[in-house]
Amino acid sequence: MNFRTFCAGALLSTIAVQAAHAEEVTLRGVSAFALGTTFSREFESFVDWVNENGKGVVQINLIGGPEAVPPFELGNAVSTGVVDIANVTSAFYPTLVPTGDAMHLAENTIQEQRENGCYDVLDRVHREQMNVKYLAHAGDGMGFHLYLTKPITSPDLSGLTIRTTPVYRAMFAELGANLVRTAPGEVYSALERGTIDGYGWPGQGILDLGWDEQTKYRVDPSFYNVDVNFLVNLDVWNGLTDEQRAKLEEGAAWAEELNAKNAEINAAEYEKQAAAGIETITFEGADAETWLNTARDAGWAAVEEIDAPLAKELRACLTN
Ligand code: 173
Repeated sequence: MNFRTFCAGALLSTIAVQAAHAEEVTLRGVSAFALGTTFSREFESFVDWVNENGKGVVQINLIGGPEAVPPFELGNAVSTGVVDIANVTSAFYPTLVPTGDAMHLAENTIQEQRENGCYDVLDRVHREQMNVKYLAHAGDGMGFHLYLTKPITSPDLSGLTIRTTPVYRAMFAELGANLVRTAPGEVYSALERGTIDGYGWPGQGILDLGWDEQTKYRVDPSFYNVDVNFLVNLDVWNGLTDEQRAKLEEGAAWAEELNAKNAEINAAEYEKQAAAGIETITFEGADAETWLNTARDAGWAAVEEIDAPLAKELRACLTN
């Protein structure tokens, strides 16, 4: 299904969602990441959980990945109700929630954020600015890295052209890189053509995408925490029964427990990267400090510039 036929069918299905709301309801889901790859897997497990445990109450029809809705348009699609539930990172909807970058600056887990009230702040911001319910959060315990086709010896990125999203922009710009923003689907060919010297990406997933073939180095240490969010259109959410909402929230808590496996998966993934011939460039001492302090300071400075009071509120509850 392409994006146009998908949109054309959406209005009818939205009506169907509302009409059926007292009985079993089926939500249409789309993932910003290719189905079967790292950042869709947790969402797919959640969909399976809901379809197994929500019989007669709520079901999710997983329509597809980036081929169904382009990743940078998925935020709009769930905001307007073209999609009922989306699996997407805040870096793909920066115009809708401009302070969304704070989410990957978090140093605590979603379970801690639900405890200390930070989740409620982020949910409110998503409702008010994007018309979505912030249902669940994947990615805790996994950082981001810079991957390169040529070596560097210090945290000086001047002269390098690096593929980014908003996640890495403030940090890599501060360290002197030229930046090119692309969706994940364009990274492989940009590497192949040599139009970029490297890219930002989390610790997991590059082998799924075949990017190891075009990657020579991974720079350590990692920085930040991945955020991949399950978002439900707010009108759809408000039209559900208490039982349907409770079932989705139960599934969300179940999915968020999966984040605890990331430490182990990271280690296995790093081994696979090494086996694929990717060398590690590890900054130590002052270089490591520059790397991580620039990540944190440039990251928060960018959020503060957008909304200083909200940045202060979020920093207080997202960091230790
Ligand atoms: O690099 C990216 O495309 C990006 O921002 C991201 C964020 C979370 C998970 C995977 C990728």
